[in-house]
Amino acid sequence: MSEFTYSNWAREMEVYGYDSMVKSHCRMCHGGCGVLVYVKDGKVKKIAGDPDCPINHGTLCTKGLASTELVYHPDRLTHPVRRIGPKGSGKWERITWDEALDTIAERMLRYRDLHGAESVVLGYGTGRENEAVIYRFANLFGSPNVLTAGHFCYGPRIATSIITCGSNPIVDYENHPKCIMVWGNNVVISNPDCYKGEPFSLALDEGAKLIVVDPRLTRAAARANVWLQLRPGTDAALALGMCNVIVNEELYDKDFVENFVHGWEPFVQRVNEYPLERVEEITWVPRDKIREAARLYATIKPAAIQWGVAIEQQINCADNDRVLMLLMGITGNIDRMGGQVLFRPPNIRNVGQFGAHGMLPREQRDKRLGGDMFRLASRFSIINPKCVWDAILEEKPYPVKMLFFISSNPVMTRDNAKEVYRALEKADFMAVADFFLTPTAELADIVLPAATWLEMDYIADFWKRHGYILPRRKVIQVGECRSDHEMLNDLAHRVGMGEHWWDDFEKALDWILEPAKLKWRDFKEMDFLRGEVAYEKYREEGFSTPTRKFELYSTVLEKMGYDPLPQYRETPESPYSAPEVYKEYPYILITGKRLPGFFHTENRQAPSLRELHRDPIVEIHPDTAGREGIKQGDWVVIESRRGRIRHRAMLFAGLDPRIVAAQHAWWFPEKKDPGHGWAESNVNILTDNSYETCDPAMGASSVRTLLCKIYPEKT
Ligand SMILES: Nc1nc2c(c(=O)[nH]1)N[C@H]1C(S)=C(S)[C@@H](COP(=O)(O)OP(=O)(O)OC[C@H]3O[C@@H](n4cnc5c(=O)[nH]c(N)nc54)[C@H](O)[C@@H]3O)O[C@H]1N2
Ligand SMILES: Nc1nc2c(c(=O)[nH]1)N[C@H]1C(S)=C(S)[C@@H](COP(=O)(O)OP(=O)(O)OC[C@H]3O[C@@H](n4cnc5c(=O)[nH]c(N)nc54)[C@H](O)[C@@H]3O)O[C@H]1N2
Ligand code: SF4
Ligand SMILES: [Mo]
Repeated sequence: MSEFTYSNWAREMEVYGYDSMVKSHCRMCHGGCGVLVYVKDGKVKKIAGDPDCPINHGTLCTKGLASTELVYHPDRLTHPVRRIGPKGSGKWERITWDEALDTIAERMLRYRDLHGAESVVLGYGTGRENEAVIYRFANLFGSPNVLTAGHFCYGPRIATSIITCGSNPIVDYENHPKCIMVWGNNVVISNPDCYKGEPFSLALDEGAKLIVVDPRLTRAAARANVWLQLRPGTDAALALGMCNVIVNEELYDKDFVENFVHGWEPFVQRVNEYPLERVEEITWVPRDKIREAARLYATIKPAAIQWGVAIEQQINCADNDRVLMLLMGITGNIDRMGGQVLFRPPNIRNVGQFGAHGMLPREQRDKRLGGDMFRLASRFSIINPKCVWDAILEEKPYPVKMLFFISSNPVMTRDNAKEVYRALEKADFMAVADFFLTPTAELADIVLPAATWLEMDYIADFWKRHGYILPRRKVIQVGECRSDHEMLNDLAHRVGMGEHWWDDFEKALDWILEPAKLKWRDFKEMDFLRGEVAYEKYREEGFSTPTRKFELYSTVLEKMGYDPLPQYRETPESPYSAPEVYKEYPYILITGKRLPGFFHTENRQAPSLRELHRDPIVEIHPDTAGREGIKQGDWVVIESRRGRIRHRAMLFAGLDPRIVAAQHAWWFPEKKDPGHGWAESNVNILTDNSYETCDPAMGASSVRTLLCKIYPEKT
């Protein structure tokens, strides 16, 4: 129950002398938490959780609380700049917004004339609630190439869930799942996508059984009834093994299987190829534990799978997503109260409509980079980043001349960072919109100062699948910073696309809200809007798939020439697939896990957050450390076939001695040279992006599973 009352905040205002309080929604991560923002003398002084918000019930994380350290940081870019020295020289001059946008517009039009709209690539990284506007811009401009992290993050869950059951099934925490299987996810730290850690923790406090599938001992794993400590990258085999138990012990939901699935027989055949003896060998998980977990998950109702990005950063990306969904389906937990629900959005225009995907001409769509190779990705407007680097470096299949990154730091976050760097160095023209001069921005020609969540009006959680939308209200203005939405709306007019855009962006929000008969000025007075909640809709409507069934056997994948059933492929650089490499690089390396204070490359400037994570850390088992002569806190070198970096060792017995786990996204904003130490500890120097190591459907690269050696740094 919320103890928050009107008088609480009124008292707060009186005691501390704030001038005003604005309710809004944080977006220091994927966002959503309701906040009360207290303002004095035109500055944000305090941010508190909003107990009335259905997303976070008053809770906030470290990042949300520290927002102002970033917003008012002295290094923040508060006006547009143009580079005046060579790339990477760190020499910039201040320019006006008009000069900046006119230059960008002129370049875009010039490249479109000379090389086609496809030679201009727009890019973003993880979900920062500007995706829809970026796609709208690219589609209407005529470029099929929007570079995202969608090949190995979230995009695959959207693509595979749409082809399997019509939408992304979201855990119905409100209705108390009694069993939760956490798979490659650390929700209490990452609060990702449609989830926050709070309801998950509450469900456990209420007694839900817990299964955790993770090679590392996470906080959740330590609380689990069953912890399946698998070899990284073997998730598909493990899940197929669990399906095998559920099918052969007849623990599946017979009504659902008889009436609502497509392809039961071939599915049974496939899972029979994964007996537990084989699965144990592949995954390193004892068969009895796999059986125990399968029985627990299949027999307790309702049950849910809390899945994460680890399953997507592998060669089995799409199949991992699919097989976990099939587990939800055959156990009858899809669209069930307390299971996983295909929530309906409120009645507004959706991100697909706003993104104007239908307006990209067919001949342009056919030019999408990598479209012939990663066909499922391409169907969902997602491209594999290497295709862009190749198009810049080798001009194949055509030249890419211009990059425009709006909220991304690809030098740090895309695999094979050295290649990324070379491509960015070679690009004819590059614009970046960001809060800071990051290692990526340092290679740009023009950098635009972006607004943070406290500086914009927007419909928060517009892209999510939990059924809510929330008003994010502008509280302050910092320097000349502008939201990505306003900036692109302005730029659209300058490249002659004005007819599809608005005089100011508030009208775009009105357009999104129009079907609900609301305008932004109405919505911003509301707490939230929620779609109608209904369960088991498939009984009347079927599923939104070609067969109207839940597709165990995917007719869409079959048509695209892929295996219609999930399978396990051995990860490309593993002790088994690359024994020669393994001799020289004797450890399996996991790269990347979420840290409470950082959001990928962000927040290293914020003092209270940097205090939480001062240096890049690699976890290493004490036995392994002993063997390699490494002590707690030592700086060590981690080396793969692609290069080497330095991290500090943390001895951790919560992972197999054959595995080490390094953090990702490390750069050093405090280093004032323009590279900011981008190559020193950047784990993506070690990762591989060659096409044959990527998932054939989505183009995901295997950043969670590679081979490395590790040794003390010579001082
Ligand atoms: N090895 C390895 N690599 C990984 C991962 C991993 O686990 N391991 N994780 C991957 C995943 S899942 C993802 S999603 C990607 C993320 O990749 P990116 O999204 O590229 O992540 P960041 O490096 O944080 O880049 C975001 C940049 O945008 C800026 N920014 C933040 N908000 C805004 C905004 O609203 N507007 C503008 N204009 N700028 C903004 C930030 O200051 C920052 O510089 O990284 C991937 N890379
Ligand atoms: N604080 C913070 N929050 C974030 C982010 C951030 O950078 N910081 N990033 C956001 C983004 S873009 C994303 S995608 C989400 C991701 O959030 P999560 O899905 O929670 O991802 P991670 O914490 O990177 O990894 C989850 C777990 O996967 C395990 N793991 C590694 N390899 C494997 C494997 O092969 N199989 C299995 N089953 N598990 C494996 C790791 O040990 C780790 O505990 O978080 C979002 N939220
Ligand atoms: S979980 Fe995300 S939205 Fe919530 S307070 Fe933290 S950063 Fe903000
Ligand atoms: Mo992500």
